[in-house]
Amino acid sequence: MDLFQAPDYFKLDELLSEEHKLVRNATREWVKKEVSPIIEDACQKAEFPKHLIKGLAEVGAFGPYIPLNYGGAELDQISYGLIMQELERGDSGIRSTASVQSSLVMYPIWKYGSEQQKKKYLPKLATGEFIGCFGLTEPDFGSNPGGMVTNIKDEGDFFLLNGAKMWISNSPFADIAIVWAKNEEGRIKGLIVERGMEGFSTPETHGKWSLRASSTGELVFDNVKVPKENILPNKDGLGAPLGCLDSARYGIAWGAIGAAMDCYDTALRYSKERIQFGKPIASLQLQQKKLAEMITEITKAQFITWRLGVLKNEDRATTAQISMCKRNNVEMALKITREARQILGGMGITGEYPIMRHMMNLESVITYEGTHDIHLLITGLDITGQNAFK
Ligand code: TGC
Ligand code: FAD
Repeated sequence: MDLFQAPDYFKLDELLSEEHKLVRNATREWVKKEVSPIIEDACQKAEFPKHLIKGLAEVGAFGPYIPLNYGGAELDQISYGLIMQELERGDSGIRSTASVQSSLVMYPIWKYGSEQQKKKYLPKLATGEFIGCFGLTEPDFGSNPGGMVTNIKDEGDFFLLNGAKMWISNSPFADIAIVWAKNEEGRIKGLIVERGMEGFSTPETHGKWSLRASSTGELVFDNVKVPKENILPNKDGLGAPLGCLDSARYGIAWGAIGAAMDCYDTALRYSKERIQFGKPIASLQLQQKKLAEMITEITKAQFITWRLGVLKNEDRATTAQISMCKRNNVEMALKITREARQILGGMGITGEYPIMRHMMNLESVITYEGTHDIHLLITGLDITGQNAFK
């Protein structure tokens, strides 16, 4: 049974609107009812629980901030963040699916797509009838996506697409892929590639110890004929995919708090119940130090992230602020998983508790959407004006 109680040490709820709380609570209840009972099994079996797609759409997790006329919920950025927080409280892999669908598939179609593309894809993505994925990373170009070799050639009626992407969340079952490729002039373009196009395949990546309840794979393009109407017409260059990453990284910053909250809450409850040397381990100073530091770090993360949400609502959040927040929160959450795991002793390594699963998941979260190092260098560049990437 999921006994989760969310920590709110500094009464952050008082800074949220009624709509924020409504959206957050609905997602929280849905996670308790639908995700918590099945997630451990899905993770052990390394299967994405596809039956959750309908419910994810119903709680508004697919394109929460997309306008109503395209099928979205037209919520603000704080509501989006709170949905991601609650989903990742359940599992990072479930949040990943919602992040990719919202920020990496619906967002570029909404921001860079034609009116025809928006009408064709967005409503179906909002209901989960279509699932999308986002192909930026390549075998030889991860942190440095600007070096990509996947390419398109103009063949008059269509573009001929060749190359490969790897580490792509949801690729094995996605209906469409947003693919970034270079044209003959070396300019990066976004394309909508549909499952079923000849020469397009999506082999699954097996053997992951992290994000096991999320399906990851490749995108392979062997002379795929992509109709010209499938190119995203309104933005190109590396700034186009990086713009999507800003939105996804923002959601991850909230999500990481959810995973941290779940571990803290689990460890706090366990420490009050577990008796050693004749008393609850919660009464021991060493365990109190761990718990006190956890709630302090969660509280700090809640506040910078809420503030980032306010700035994002006002369209004032910078790439560097988003990087700082994603980096801080994921590291904070990962440290909390490790401390919480120790509080549970041997029980901490079992699937009876969510801690080890969160810990393993966060090893991906600290790497994808820009590694921990890359986000530090983004902050470094922002404050010094010196580019240390190259
Ligand atoms: P750089 O020269 O800095 O920039 C190239 C062009 O992009 C512009 N730009 C941005 N535009 C919009 N938003 C941003 N955040 C932007 N950042 C930069 C920039 O102004 C420039 O424009 P222009 O017009 O001058 O060309 O690029 P760089 O090659 O030096 O690379 C910079 C770096 C390293 C920060 C960047 O490439 C980077 O962020 N690397 C990390 C890669 C990454 O995060 N990959 C994520 C893949 S997707 C993923 O992981 C999904 S996980 C999904 C899940 O399951 O949740
Ligand atoms: P590399 O770039 O090879 O980095 C290796 C190490 O070198 C890292 O520690 C890095 O910090 C360091 N490093 C690299 N450059 C520098 C530098 N300039 N200075 C200092 N250190 C540096 N990608 C997608 O496009 N779509 C997806 O849906 C997606 N989903 C993913 C799901 C999972 C489970 C995982 C694990 C990854 C996913 N990714 C996805 C890919 C992810 O974005 C990349 O793994 C990430 O950007 C890092 O690239 P890389 O793995 O090639 O590492």
